[in-house]
Amino acid sequence: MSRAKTPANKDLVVGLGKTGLSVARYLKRCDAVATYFDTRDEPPGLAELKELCPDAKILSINAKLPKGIERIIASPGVSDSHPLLSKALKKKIDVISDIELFARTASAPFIAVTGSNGKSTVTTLLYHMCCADGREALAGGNLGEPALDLLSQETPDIYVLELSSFQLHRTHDLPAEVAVLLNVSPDHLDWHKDEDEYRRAKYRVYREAKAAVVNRADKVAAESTQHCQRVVSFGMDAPADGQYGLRIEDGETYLARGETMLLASRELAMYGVHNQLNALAALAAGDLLGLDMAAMLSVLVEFPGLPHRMQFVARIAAVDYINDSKATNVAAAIASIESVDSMLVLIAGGDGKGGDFSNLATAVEDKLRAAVLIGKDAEKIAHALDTVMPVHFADTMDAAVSIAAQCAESDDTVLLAPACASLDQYTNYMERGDRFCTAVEALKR
Ligand code: UMA
Ligand code: ADP
Repeated sequence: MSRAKTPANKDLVVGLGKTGLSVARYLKRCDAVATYFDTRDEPPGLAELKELCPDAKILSINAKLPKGIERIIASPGVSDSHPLLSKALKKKIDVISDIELFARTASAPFIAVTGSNGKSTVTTLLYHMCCADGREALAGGNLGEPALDLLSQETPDIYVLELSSFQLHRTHDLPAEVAVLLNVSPDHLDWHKDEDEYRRAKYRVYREAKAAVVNRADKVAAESTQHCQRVVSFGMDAPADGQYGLRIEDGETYLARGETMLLASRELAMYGVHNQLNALAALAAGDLLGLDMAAMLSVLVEFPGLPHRMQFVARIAAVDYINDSKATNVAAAIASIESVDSMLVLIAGGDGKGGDFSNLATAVEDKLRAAVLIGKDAEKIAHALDTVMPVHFADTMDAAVSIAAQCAESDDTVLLAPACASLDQYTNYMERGDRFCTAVEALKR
């Protein structure tokens, strides 16, 4: 009598959130079994995992690295400093991301979009541009739907992936059709060993890319893309032939390709100078894919931006209220501050992720009516701003909005641009933004 062969259990999946579950579904589709681990007492995906793989081995939270593990597929939220991962790395066990598995398996080309800020906006723009051109597209990755789950759907013409530094750090091979790196500024210094490791993770996006979109202000990007068959650049300056940038004619600013004016900036549905850059990067990537220019421009005229990014909430008593809750690092907050022309009351704070707030003071100089600070790192921001303007503290978003409304004068803007992650007070940046919107609506009563 022959016995059924037990599949080898050589994979360890770390993290039982969205990514961990998508890996479990992927491995199940491949008829592979794995061991699972999460650092939390009650991981969010535990019940679903037990339903999906009733026989899966699940380690306890203080378990040691089991013998026989040859590969670890780690969720982005768990850093290499976790004892189990650091032990595995010391033993030269391969630690990979879900994106590594995606890239090995995908049978359609993919665009990879990364950057410290603007990733979700550009990924979404490119998804809409591909659709407007008549291509079947699927978008996901850090944007929300895990990349491996995209593979269980009908194969599209193209995938559009948003990639975080956490994912790129653990991805060895990434043969993107087009790789886009929007910008690099310090972030996630509570996860990465140091800023250098964070930066290196970002430039990995170009490694095996066939074509690349580079920011002209970034010299390292140009050096990192020498192997690419085609490279197109974008930037704020006037573009050379075949490149993307801004041109001014008769006082009007245009998005331009070389000397050709494509679209007046004011026709963009999205708000802010940083979104002009995002639009140029998306056009450059679409150009490399051969998308129809008119189709791409129609997306730029219609797409109003994602919620919680420079989202206009209301005008109350001659004061504008803008929700930029997704400004989760200093550079993002500076971009939104610079996009506001009026005097502003800034609501900022949360978990600063080890970031340095000193540049915020320069950005708000001469335009800050007041700052209302919230969350774990409120004191740190107050310290960075103390020479610039009056600072108030608030325990809740309701209180912050109420103080901001009292400080604001006619034609000012109240801007939620926290420069911090939300996780010290909220489930995520969306809940923080929603609380802001609700508090603003309450001012009308
Ligand atoms: N966690 C633990 N122990 C574990 C596993 C996770 O404490 O064993 C914690 C993490 O520290 C984190 C949270 O649980 O606070 C979620 O971590 P996760 O790795 O389980 O995350 P997923 O649910 O798999 O979601 C991840 C991305 N999250 C992170 O990178 C933190 C999502 O991006 C992404 O949409 C999803 O995969 C699908 O690809 C979110 C994000 O915040 C939007 N990304 C960061 C950002 O954009 O700044 C990088
Ligand atoms: P990400 O996915 O990288 O977090 P988003 O598109 O969600 O980027 O935008 C998040 C925030 O980053 C925005 O609300 C805005 O404050 C800022 N931002 C967006 N694009 C840029 C850019 N090109 N340069 C600087 N800051 C930006």
